[in-house]
Amino acid sequence: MIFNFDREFQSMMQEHNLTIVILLGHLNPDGDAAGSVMGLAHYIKVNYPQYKVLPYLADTLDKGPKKQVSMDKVFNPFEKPDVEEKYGVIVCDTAVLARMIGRKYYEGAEASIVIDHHASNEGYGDVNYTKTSEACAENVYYILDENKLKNTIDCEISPTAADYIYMGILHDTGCFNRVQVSTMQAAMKLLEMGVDHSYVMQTMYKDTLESLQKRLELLKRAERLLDGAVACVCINHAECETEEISYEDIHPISGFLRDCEDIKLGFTMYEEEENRWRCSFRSDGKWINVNELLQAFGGGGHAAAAGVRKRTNDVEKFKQEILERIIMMRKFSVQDK
Ligand SMILES: [Mn+2]
Repeated sequence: MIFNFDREFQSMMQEHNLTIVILLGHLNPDGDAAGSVMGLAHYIKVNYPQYKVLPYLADTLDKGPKKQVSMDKVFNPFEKPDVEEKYGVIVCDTAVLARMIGRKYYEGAEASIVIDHHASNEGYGDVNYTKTSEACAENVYYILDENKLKNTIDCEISPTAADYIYMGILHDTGCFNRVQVSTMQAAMKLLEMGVDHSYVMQTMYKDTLESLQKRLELLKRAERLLDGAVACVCINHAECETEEISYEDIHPISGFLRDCEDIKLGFTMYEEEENRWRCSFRSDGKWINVNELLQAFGGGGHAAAAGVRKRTNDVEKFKQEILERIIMMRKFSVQDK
């Protein structure tokens, strides 16, 4: 049975006698978290004007999507919602409670709806709709009423709900690099409705000469591991400080490594504070499932993109443990075939 957002939303509001809804996403929001949250916020605002809608995103939103969100004429999602009455929440693109931004709003809500696309979603919330797909915004698109969505384009000026949903799809698929038929069908419908591709594409551009030069320095550090099909960039805390390398600088590196024709798995290890490592893994999802790989270490995410945080004073040992698990998983997958 397909999830019907309008029915679930209205029953949440009516059964609990609510007039306010708060929308939340994950920490360090990306284009998909912002696109899903803001898309739904505009959809509700236009189609259910009787309710007060309060989207909330962290100020650490990625630079590209932030450009579009800053142009929003209706909402300022960087301001903390100020609520005295009871309310419901809708959470998007957030696999685990620990990664939620504005969690106190979730804890204080009368009722909640969760919409996600992570295979690792822990199933929290009163209503939890998680379907593994390329982007949470793709799921958002498919649970909405087409005429009501079209309404948002007719009633508002950009960025509209449809622009935001398109933005989410654009970002989580790496500009349609990783898609399924359903992804392209959703994108096509949104364009037909009136979304302007080049308008939303502006959220994809964020490089400056300086940021590219920094990236060059990071890529120079990449080491090949195993038989060369795995590449890793590892940065310790002292290097982060002296070379002013932020997580934002390191974050895209694993994706660039993975996209190389001769690399199957790219990952980065970044010591965000003394003895705490934040690691990001990217593959094609088939050579190795990085969600499965990292679940053994307390991390997770998607088959092709996942992360883990680890407290250790011996990162080399941690790296060896990961490599051993990669070898083991690869052995089994080869035997399967
Ligand atoms: Mn996502």
